[in-house]
Amino acid sequence: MKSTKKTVTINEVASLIEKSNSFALFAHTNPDGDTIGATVALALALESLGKKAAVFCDSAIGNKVVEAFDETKRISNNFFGKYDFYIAVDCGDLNRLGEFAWIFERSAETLTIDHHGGEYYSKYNIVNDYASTCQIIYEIIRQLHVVIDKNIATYLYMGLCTDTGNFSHNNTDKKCFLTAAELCDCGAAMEKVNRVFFKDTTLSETKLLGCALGHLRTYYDNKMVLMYLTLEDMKKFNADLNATSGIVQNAINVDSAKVGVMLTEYSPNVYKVSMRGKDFSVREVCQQFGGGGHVLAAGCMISGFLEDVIDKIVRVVGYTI
Ligand SMILES: [Mn+2]
Repeated sequence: MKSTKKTVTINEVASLIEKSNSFALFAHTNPDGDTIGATVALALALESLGKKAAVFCDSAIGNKVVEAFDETKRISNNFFGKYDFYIAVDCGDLNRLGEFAWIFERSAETLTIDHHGGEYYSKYNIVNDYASTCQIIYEIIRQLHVVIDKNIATYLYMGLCTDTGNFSHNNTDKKCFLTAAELCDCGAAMEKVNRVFFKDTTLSETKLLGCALGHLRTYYDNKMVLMYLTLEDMKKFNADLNATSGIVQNAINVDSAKVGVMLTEYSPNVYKVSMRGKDFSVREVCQQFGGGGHVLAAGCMISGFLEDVIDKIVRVVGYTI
């Protein structure tokens, strides 16, 4: 039906951009460093060319990021205006535009800039097999002959650094380091990006981690490491669900662990379960409970009393561990 969707090159994207004057840029829901960095960097670059650019995201940006990086304040939760061009950034799936998906879908001139793959939903698509979308933006900006100042370099570095797990994931290749070197040369605030995205915690997050570590249990000769937080714990440390996001990593980091499990009580007797695996498919375990995800990182929701929920997980993990 829609045979008009085409793949475009960096050069073609640059000439499409040159022909338009105003742009709506969309970050994906639950935005990460790559979608934030890529949209903001592209907006700054477009403005340096005298064009108009607005950035939209249907969910809020984390407080730490907004406080540390001023330009993220321009990302709006509410759509406004009319634009020549609509660009979805770092978003492999139209649904990840959230409540803005219908605006995007109805627009005539649309472009996806992404590195995830998936079904094309824009008129024009550039989907490169890079570690981060920010590297594609970097190439587009270079093609447009924009001077990459300290600010633009910092936002590009944000995506490159976060999508590679600070240059530690399998996707980190020579190209990542070459782009990082260029951005370093342009004055990117590398230490600050690293600190805000990988080190900074709030006091309540640190206290919450201590509480979860205090609840650590192991099973199957320490091959399964489990922790939990109840609603009461969350209340005690005045923490929300966001504060628990990285805690499961502490379970799988144990050298003997093949499975790391973190349970967070989401509402009374309903647990959000995050699992991480090492040479072990946690997706299969989570699928048993109606959840899913990746082989080594998956999740599910399980209802019941805490000890019953733990028993269920221990039993299912026991089939394959
Ligand atoms: Mn990305």
